[in-house]
Amino acid sequence: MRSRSFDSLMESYERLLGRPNPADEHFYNGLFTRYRNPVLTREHIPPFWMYDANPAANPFMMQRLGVNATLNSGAIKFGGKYCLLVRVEGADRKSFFAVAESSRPTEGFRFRDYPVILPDTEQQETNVYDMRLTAHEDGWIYGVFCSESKDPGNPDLSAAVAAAGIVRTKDLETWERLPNLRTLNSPQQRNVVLHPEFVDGQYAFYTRPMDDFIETGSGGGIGFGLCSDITHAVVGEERILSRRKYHTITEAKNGAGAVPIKTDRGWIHIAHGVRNTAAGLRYVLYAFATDLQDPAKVIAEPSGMLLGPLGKERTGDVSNVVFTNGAIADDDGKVYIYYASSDTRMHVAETDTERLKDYVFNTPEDPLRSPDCVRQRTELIRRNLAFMQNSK
Ligand code: BGC
Ligand code: BMA
Repeated sequence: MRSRSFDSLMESYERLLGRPNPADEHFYNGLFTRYRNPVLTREHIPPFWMYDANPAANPFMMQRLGVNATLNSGAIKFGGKYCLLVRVEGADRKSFFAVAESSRPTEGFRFRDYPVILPDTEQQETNVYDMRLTAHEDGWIYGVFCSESKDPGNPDLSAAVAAAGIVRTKDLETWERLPNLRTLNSPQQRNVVLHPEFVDGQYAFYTRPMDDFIETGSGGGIGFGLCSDITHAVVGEERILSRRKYHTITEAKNGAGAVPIKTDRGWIHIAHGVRNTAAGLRYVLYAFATDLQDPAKVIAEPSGMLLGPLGKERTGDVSNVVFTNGAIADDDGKVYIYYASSDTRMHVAETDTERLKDYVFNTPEDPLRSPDCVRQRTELIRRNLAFMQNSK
């Protein structure tokens, strides 16, 4: 093979970043637009993160530190820019965080020169991933992420412990690390999200109680707990708001995703639901709404999935997965849901608050049994056929 020059690698990279991302005109559901290309892939990683640019030290211009994937990203609009707090996974399987930003919500994302330097305060921590960014009314931007360690008490080499790590920043550049969240009633936590407002004068966390690293066990769904001191965050009681249910998209697990979006009719949550299949776990996105006064009280629960993996999204490192941990509700009412497919790349789905509200409040609930689902659909068909007949 012919070795390429570092300059030519930089040129290919710049060309990719400048590529426009048209809407996918084949997809329609009335709720959101999908875009033709992912917004971030491992090809978007700057070559100077992977190669030694000096040909004297790197005569074959070979990658020295490869990157495997760009996935589950927190999202926030900051300084007029759409910022993604990306989970970057190295060729060595370790994840780290990096900010990629663009002045446009659906294309042009560029990584800052350096990844996030997370203060290294947790001795046992091996891996970090899936950060949610919350602009809190206390003035800080918080990042809540999964801090994973090997389980010291278990001889199984794969046994791990998941906890919620907490950092805060004012500029997405320097990060202050706070002690990990302690949940008194749950030994493990993943998919923890900080609510943007105080509730009863306290910080409020969406949690996901689980008995074990993979299995949620007796954990009933997405929880909600209050905490008075974020600098030593402890949550006692976790009230379950969105329950896992038998033979639905959330049967195996569910977890909070994006920071809830405030609308005049309630908080809109975009979460993930997981079911088991012969081919492994299948992850899809779903939505629900909670009360403005009591964000732990569900007031609308549309049936089924909001978004599932389609086409090329279905394949990747962990196939048949879509996952979100960040959405941006823009000033003009548009909403950008950033989601990863199959633990490999980042996409965007574009909608707006009016459509999201219509979806959440006017999609029928899941009747939970096939015969009732058929009744629900037959009713729709009957109404439509009459309507079509009358409007002839
Ligand atoms: C992986 C995550 C995954 C979790 C549970 C972690 O080790 O990094 O991507 O969600 O295990 O399977
Ligand atoms: C989880 C998440 C994600 C990941 C998903 C599928 O438990 O926390 O990190 O996208 O598994 O592998």
